[in-house]
Amino acid sequence: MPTIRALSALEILDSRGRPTVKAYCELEGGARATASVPSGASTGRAEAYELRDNDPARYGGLGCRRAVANVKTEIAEALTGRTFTDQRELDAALAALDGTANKSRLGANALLAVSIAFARAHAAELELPLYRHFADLVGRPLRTLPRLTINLFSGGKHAGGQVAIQDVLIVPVAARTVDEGLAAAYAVYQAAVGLSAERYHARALTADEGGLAPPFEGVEAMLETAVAAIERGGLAPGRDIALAVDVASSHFYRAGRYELDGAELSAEQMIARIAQWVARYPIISVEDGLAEDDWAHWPTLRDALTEDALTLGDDLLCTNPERIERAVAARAADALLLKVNQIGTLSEAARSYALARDAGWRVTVSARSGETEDHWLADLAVGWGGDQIKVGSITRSERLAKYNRLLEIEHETGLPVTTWPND
Ligand code: 2PG
Ligand code: MG
Repeated sequence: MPTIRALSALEILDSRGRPTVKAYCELEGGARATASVPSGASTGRAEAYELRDNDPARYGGLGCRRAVANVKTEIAEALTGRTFTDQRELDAALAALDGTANKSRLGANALLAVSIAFARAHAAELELPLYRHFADLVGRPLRTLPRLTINLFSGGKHAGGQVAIQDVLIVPVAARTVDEGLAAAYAVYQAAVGLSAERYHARALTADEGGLAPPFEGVEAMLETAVAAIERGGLAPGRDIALAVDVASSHFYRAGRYELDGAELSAEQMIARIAQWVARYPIISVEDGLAEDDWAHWPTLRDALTEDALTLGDDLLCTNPERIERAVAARAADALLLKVNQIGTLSEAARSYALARDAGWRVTVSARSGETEDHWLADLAVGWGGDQIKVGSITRSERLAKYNRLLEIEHETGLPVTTWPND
């Protein structure tokens, strides 16, 4: 059983140059590990609290020195020398020490960094690869690798709002390996670079998650260009490569209306618009089609999509067990976007995962727009058996760290990518 010998932390920078937290954990047996946590831009209001310094003179208030200090003092003092039978006990101790519902006292960034660094150190002590340790934590055999969902075009908060919706992703549905999926994505990405130049005179400059961001006239142009890129890449839309969208609609929802492509849509009109996209384009997953507070209309959205595409909740659910329970009861969604830092510890995220699975939902394990070179997310997606993984584009090293880790895991395990929808 792991006993903590030392805990520490350091303020490092994420992929947008903003501070975040890296934790260090050492166990009595000598195993050591680190973990760095990501941070979102299009955040849900129910997310766990990221503790920032709020000192405008330093990083515009975004510094993480207080969160780092909390790890080095209060958390280290409380946990050093203690033995934990498992991850759940450690995470319960972290949550109890914080004492707030949203982890606002010590900071979810401080707690999650410790939670994952401990998991990694424990895996090292057991001499297990991290993905296997994660699988053991949830009592699940390793069977498949997640299907890739790769950011092609960005908009919304990740690209200066040139178009309202946040991501158009490509999904290599025919690929049986991560390797094949990435090669197919490369062909489509290169074609998209060419189309962006020809149609929009846009250079291949990339948004927060590495997606291209030409000045599309609207969402239809974004989707149509994605389909054209698939074809130009020599692949069949729908059969080889499908599309997924993150509408991220909380961010253009004002006073009960969706401000999209120059119009103000009611929830019913917004649902009809999304259904039209799904009918016209090979879209198999719709994330945050409605706003996080628009609970009343989510069941109608799910009914409208159910035959063709997943109704995936991100801001709606915030990986929060209470919100997932509510959504299951209301039939508001049928898939969870799982982001561990939205809830703040591994064990609580595992509970969210289990709730979604018990309801028969699909799960997409997701990175954040502000990422680091750490790649624990790839191990988590494999270990927990995520149906899909969302880590951004195939450019930018903080994204590639995860894809390259998936390639390593594939090489090591020989596991197949999950087939869809009949796995
Ligand atoms: C999302 C994520 C990742 P952010 O909305 O799904 O794309 O963005 O990390 O900014 O919340
Ligand atoms: Mg989202």
